[in-house]
Amino acid sequence: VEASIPEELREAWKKHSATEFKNKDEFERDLVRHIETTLARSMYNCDELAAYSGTALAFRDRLIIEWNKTQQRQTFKDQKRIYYLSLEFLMGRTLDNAMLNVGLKDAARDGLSDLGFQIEDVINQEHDAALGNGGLGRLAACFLDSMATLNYPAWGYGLRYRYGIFKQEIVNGYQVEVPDYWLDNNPWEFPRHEITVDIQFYGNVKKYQDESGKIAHSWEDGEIVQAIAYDVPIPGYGTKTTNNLRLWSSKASSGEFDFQKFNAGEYESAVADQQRAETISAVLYPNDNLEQGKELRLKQQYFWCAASLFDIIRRFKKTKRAWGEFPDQVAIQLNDTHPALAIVELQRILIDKEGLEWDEAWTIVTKTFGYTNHTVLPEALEKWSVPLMQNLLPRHLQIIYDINMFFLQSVEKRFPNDRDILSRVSIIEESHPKMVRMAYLAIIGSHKVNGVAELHSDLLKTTLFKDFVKIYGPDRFTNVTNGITPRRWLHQANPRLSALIAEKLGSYDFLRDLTLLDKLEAFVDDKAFREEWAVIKRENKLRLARHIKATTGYDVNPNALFDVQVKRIHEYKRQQLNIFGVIHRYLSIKAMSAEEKKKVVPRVSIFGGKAAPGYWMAKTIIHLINKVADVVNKDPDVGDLLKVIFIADYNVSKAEIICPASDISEHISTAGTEGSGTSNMKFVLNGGLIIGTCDGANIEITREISEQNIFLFGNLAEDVEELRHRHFYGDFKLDPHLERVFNAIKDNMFGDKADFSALTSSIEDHGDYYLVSDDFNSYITTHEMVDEAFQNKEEWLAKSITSVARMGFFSMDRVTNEYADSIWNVEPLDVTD
Ligand code: GL7
Repeated sequence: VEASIPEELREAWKKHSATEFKNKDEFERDLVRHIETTLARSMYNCDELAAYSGTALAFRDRLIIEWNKTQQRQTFKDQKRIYYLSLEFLMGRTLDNAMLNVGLKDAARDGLSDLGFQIEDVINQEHDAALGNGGLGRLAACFLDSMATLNYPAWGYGLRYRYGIFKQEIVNGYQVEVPDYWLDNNPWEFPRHEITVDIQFYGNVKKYQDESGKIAHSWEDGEIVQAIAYDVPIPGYGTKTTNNLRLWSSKASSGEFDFQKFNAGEYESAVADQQRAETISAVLYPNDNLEQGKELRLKQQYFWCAASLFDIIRRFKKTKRAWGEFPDQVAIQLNDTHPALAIVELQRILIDKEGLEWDEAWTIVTKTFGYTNHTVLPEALEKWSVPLMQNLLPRHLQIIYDINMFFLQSVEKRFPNDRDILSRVSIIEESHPKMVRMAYLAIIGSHKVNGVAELHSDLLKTTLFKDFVKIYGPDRFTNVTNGITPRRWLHQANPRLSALIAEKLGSYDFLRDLTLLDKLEAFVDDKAFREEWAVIKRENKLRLARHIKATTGYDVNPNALFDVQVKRIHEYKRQQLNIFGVIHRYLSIKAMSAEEKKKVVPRVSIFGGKAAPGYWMAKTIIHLINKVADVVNKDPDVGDLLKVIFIADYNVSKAEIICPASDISEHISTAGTEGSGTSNMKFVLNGGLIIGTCDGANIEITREISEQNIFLFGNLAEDVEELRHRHFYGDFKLDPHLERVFNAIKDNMFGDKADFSALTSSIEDHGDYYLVSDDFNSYITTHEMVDEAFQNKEEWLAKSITSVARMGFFSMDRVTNEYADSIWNVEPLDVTD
């Protein structure tokens, strides 16, 4: 308020208030001005990168004008806000999305073309914002797009990593990691040097009596690190709402301490302190579905939770409401357990700083938080060692013990005769060292817990969190099946298909209400429409083929069946099953007569994905894929009938090229292991069919599009435990087709067999935990059915169109509305005035 221009002087301001370009000419004006002034370039010195930067700055102006208005509107209306806390936001590129969301891509295309630039080339200059590993981070990004589109007052809070997910290079068939320094000339962020929060670490807890004689606690000493806010505007599609993503960056706090060090001539040591502070937000941990328990990671988590909560509370306090109203104004969603410390931090602030009673504070806390679980994999469930937490966050550990004590007391009261339940549900695991189970903390501190697909949510209730269902009843646990934003994953990635759909449906309204796609079914038998549909798929395949040629040197036949598996490399996702299937196909082709070969449906098997740098088995899988590619792609016996491609450095912008170009894609995790999967939805929405197991959202995709339109195979989740058990007790027989594949590997067909022995022996000798052998026969026979189906072009097209028409359910907008209704209790803001 102190910083506002006096009422009587505002006319002068308003006269010059920034305006938005509305057409091609005005865009050109802003573009040229930015290139000349902001970038200090000229018409004699303007390359594609400068054209990109100028275009981005012109659109950024528009976004920030709407951002300002949105923030004012939301402050004025003062409704309940959503705060989405996520350690990962896998945003990808921003410019194309911004152009489409504000509806001015055509103006930009024409304007750029007036100056001799192709809009696609300009868009391709942008570096992906890759602050995430995979599905979990991309879901957060889809949330932001959807919440803005639906006019929810919502903020994302995350970390501003200096290094995003590493870039992957393939050298001699091996993955090599290269740092992703992405911040140089990133026009999309606004540093807010005035918005800082001091964050404390280490130190100790003092007990004292406050004025009223009550025992109180204060956390003292230790070290302070400063959090600085960087804001990223998030435009909605076809709406004025432009929300905020606030990312925190760490810096040494410029306090007395440094000053003294500098004065004492300890320059180097003062600089070292500075660097240590900056390390907190330096790098994204590159693990997907794996927790390593590193201290720096815990520091990141607390740093980000504490800064975000301080910010949220500061905003709440401006409204001068009573604390009891906090949950009516604030909904905080925990994206996995990574931000679970926010529960403890809010309780700490309420009792230690604001003087509330424990119970009153705890009621506020639990009403505020919701927790989304994304995985049942045991190695992904976060646990922090008690000694580590004791050292870094001594007061928080005390509060966790208190939360646990009150919780266990209530459990004991309800189940007086069940001794075991207390140790089973305790937040503290009685191991050596003791561990804090973050998922349990998140459940106990939230009013709703959700899984991300039906099967996954059921598994949570019947296995992982079964005791908590007994304690709290089933209502605390719910399902919200994931979705994807059709803006990026249809309209932006596949503009021609989007345009064709719009032409048939009469408008682009389906981008705001994806269920309208069902009207497409009426055109399934329309010959001309089918033809156009097929042409678009072919164009998209040609585009991918050009990318493959440019990056790998291999030519692929666009008439071949494009079979794609792109996602993080993980044993549970079973890229090994896929590559073994490819080897099987290769061996079969090699054994054929010329006559038999004529009947083979040509295939291109396309892989992409990163392995966590420390995940040796995943790296071995990448190595095998590349070695198989070396052999198969050069084999004259095979020719066009089979090609194997590994696309290096799979990321969001590559996904936008790949998803529209698949004929079939693979979602083949061991049943019961994949939370949801979201690329399955992206591929189907782009007219690709899928082969998959009964896992994650594949099950609901099947329900929506019908069994006729999907290729399902493999054992069911309910049988997995029994099969593993049998393997463990020696009841294991390698599938004979898989044995043939292994024999080829052992004959050094793909280079030194020793390179792959860990992979084959994990199946043959170590229990085949992921059931590769059990599912192999079903997998290869289902692929034969795929070949068969692909030969019937008309049938295939009908499946493709019908599937797209039935994908409305998987819109992120449906997801967002479900969270808003059943978890957040938040209404969209009226933006009509
Ligand atoms: C994941 C799941 O593995 C994935 O299936 C799901 O679609 C995604 C979003 O809900 O969350 N869980 C997880 O820990 N990671 C995921 O991608 C890293």
